[in-house]
Amino acid sequence: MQPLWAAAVAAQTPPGVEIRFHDDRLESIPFDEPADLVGISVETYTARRAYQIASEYRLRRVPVVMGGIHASLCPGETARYAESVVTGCAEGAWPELIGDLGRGALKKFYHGGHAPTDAAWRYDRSIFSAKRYLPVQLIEFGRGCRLSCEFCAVQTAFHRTYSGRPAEQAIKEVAAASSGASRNQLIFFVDDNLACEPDRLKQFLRDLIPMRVRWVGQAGINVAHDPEMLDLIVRSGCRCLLIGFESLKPANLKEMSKPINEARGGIGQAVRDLRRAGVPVYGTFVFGFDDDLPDDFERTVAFSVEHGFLLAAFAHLMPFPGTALFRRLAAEQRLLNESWWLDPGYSYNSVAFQPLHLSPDELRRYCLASRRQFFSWSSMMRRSLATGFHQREYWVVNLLHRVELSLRNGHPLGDQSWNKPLLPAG
Ligand code: B12
Ligand code: SF4
Repeated sequence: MQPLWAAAVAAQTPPGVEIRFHDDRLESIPFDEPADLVGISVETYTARRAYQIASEYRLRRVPVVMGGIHASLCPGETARYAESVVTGCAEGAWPELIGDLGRGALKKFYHGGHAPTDAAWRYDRSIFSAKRYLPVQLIEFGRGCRLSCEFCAVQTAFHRTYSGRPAEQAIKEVAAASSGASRNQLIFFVDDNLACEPDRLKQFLRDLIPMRVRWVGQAGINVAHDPEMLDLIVRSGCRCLLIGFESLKPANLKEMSKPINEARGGIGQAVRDLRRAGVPVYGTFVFGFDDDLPDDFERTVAFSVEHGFLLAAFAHLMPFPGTALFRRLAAEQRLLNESWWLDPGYSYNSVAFQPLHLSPDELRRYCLASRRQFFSWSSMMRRSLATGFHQREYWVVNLLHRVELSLRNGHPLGDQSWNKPLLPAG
């Protein structure tokens, strides 16, 4: 998918500055192309690769700026590999940084705040032309979340704030994305929680209805307890709504500070209401909490199949740096490696902490088995019959997820073939 951060950074770049965008997931980076500055986005899973790329540019004496959620969560670590670090949003920092670069006075840290000003929610998507991305348009309706789930990198990075984008801007982008050649394109609202301000969301959905688009997004469980909201979600063209149910066990919900999932009849009532309304649900679950036992995995998969979820995820808990979870596990001496994301031995699906009742490897295997069970042929058949979803879309997304399961499993972080030392910034 198109990385929206790059379009946001490009839109904030002053006129007269020439930009080239290279996506490391799709193409080789032309390290020798002349450049005055290189900007890299860093997530925890991509930090190793980001530092490798920065090292290549350091060999060529090109200054590197890093931003993104990992840079916001771990500015100290990121600063070791970058001449400059932007924490928070690019919108509040990038123009100043470019000005400083022009004067030869680049600072080590810039803080761009938790949200753009109303006029600054802009994206220059022209940098993506000629690259082969999925036909999905990523659009923001807001940023952040006010809830306080212990494991969540987003509430940590945004300090539990939420900022809504002026809705008319999002509507304009939806209109542009669903007209002309891109008609019928799927819209992905990338907000972590679309329902932070339910009344604002309802009005937005009402405005979407006549536009006849297809959209996917993520929201808190509170949407399920509001019949009007459910009706608007369906009528506005929702094709998949991701909801973090996290765990069927009340003790786990308490441990992770997610009481909202227990309110008003809890998850059971919510999924019944979602199903009755016809919302295609992507239910996500996390395992590895202190109350998790081996038979909870199968029970959760059975629950997801029985309720006819369109999709589901069964992830293990990940201690992302900076989060309250990371601090708690560190204090309890349960982290297997304090900087697992930089460990050359760490790969996708490895568990980075010691669970209470399971071994790290059991947790990994049970999660993988749950995914395999949910995307087994019998489960896919059963769910396809149980749901009123568009059958073609149903099979495409389920088969894609089934294939991706094995592709991702054990995938290393960083580029394994790059075996030089990481070069720290001066
Ligand atoms: C959309 C999305 C995806 C999409 C990817 C879309 C794409 N383009 O490829 C999909 C669904 C595929 C996905 C997958 C995954 N994701 Co994701 N995803 C998101 C989500 C919801 C929105 C990102 C977004 O577009 N935001 C809008 C843009 C404009 O904001 P932004 O990226 O933060 O950029 C701003 C600033 O950070 C800053 N900035 C960013 N980069 C740079 C660079 C420079 C140079 C500068 C100056 C500034 C800057 O300026 C930008 C504008 O203000 C975020 C949540 C979030 N709020 O970030 C999670 C999130 C990034 N994902 C996350 C995770 C864990 C994953 C997965 C690993 C999940 C999994 N277990 O498989 C995978 C794999 C990701 C990977 N890189 O390997 C975590 C990352 C946590 C962390 N500590 O790194 C997040 C934060 C979700 C969460 N709640 O924890 N994801
Ligand atoms: S509801 Fe989602 S986005 Fe909000 S704090 Fe919890 S996990 Fe994070």
